[in-house]
Amino acid sequence: MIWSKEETLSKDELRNVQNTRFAKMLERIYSNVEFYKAKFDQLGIKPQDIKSVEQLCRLPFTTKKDLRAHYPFGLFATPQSEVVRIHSSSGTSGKPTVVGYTKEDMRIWCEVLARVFSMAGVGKDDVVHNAYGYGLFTGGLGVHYGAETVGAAVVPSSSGFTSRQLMLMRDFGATAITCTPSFVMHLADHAKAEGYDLKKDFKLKCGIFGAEPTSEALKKQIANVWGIKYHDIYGLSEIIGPGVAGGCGQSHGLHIFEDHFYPEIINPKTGIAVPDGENGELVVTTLTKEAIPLLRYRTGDMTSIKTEICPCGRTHRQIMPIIGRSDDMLIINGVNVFPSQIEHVLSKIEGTSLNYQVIVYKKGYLDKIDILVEFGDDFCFDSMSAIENLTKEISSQLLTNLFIHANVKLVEPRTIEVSDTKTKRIIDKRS
Ligand code: DLL
Repeated sequence: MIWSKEETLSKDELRNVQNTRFAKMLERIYSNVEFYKAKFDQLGIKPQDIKSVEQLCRLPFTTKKDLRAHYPFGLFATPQSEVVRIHSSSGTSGKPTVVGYTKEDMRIWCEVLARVFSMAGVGKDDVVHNAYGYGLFTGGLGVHYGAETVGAAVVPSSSGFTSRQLMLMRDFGATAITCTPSFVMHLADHAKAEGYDLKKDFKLKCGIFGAEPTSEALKKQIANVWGIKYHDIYGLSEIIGPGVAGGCGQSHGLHIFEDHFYPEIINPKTGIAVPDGENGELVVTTLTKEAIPLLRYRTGDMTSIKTEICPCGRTHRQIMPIIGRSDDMLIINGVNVFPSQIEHVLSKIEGTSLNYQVIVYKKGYLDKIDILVEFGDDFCFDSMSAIENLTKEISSQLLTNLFIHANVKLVEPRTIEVSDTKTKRIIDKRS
């Protein structure tokens, strides 16, 4: 089912909607966000000089760094009294990136998520088992309200507690599951070990999976092992959270909701747009966001825009599934981490050196992370407990600041090989 008529607008109708919303958005950021006003003034551009989304290339990009530099609310375009929700993700220098939502933003978030649920055929007769993490991460609460919008009964189970999740899925008759692709495979492994028959004991018909890159092979495996239809959902907290784009299941791509999010694909090195069909970095301009509208936000996600018309009847263009990142961001079980953040955490802990190595690998279907850290020359370890305490301290700081469960191993100074060119700090064995 197609949730809203905006998803089937003709090319001209859609362009009109985009241009009207874009003009308002430019006015909003110029009048309310000092950061954008200064950028426009520097370029000698006034909002009314830009007549259409086609002229976006004249305008500057926004990056994660900009969000962090204006922590917490410096890029907000509305007074705090109009903000009804705040989410954030972990950030460098201990500062997270912060995003806010007005009531209207929340309405739009529910609307785009309802579109994704409708693509998967989820409606009021369904029970949605939502195992995305609840909290500051946009996955849990975002997907929750989207599922309620289509009238489904949501089970807010959040992440963890595998055995209990399986019991609830079976006993409550979940027909749809929402979580990361790695978590649903982890559930499958546990279910088999606990003697469940995946196809007979559960009523699942589909799953809506995202928040981390996933190979086509794994997507097929998930569909086969559970006997369900796999739907991809894409999003990022800076733009709105989950629901920027969703897979309708009728073609190999995700419709990006172009009446709210205007996509461009650029060469990440030159910043110049590449033609449809070519791979590059996805850049998104929010057309309707009120609390924190973003102009040409560099997502860091590598994809391409499909040119073919989709048989499902939706006219919004499709992005291909994300193939990687243009930067060094790691995604560990759905949690985003930059190597520089790990380094920052280590730099604050007395007794460690900054010579470290991060090894990311798969254990079963979940991501695991080992961190080898050299203790500093000045570290005084007169007992085993000193080493144990330092190891615990590092693990606990990584968990508190970056939300990652790392297996930390302290090693002697000058054990980790340092190259005279570029020391390999990250070894990602997952791909
Ligand atoms: O991961 C929002 C989300 C929640 C999306 C639940 C889908 C489902 P962030 O924590 O800000 O937000 O991380 C955003 O995750 O830039 C991508 O690199 C990656 N990502 C998100 N969805 C997909 C996907 C949420 N379907 C970052 N495929 C993005 C591949 C994805 N990568």
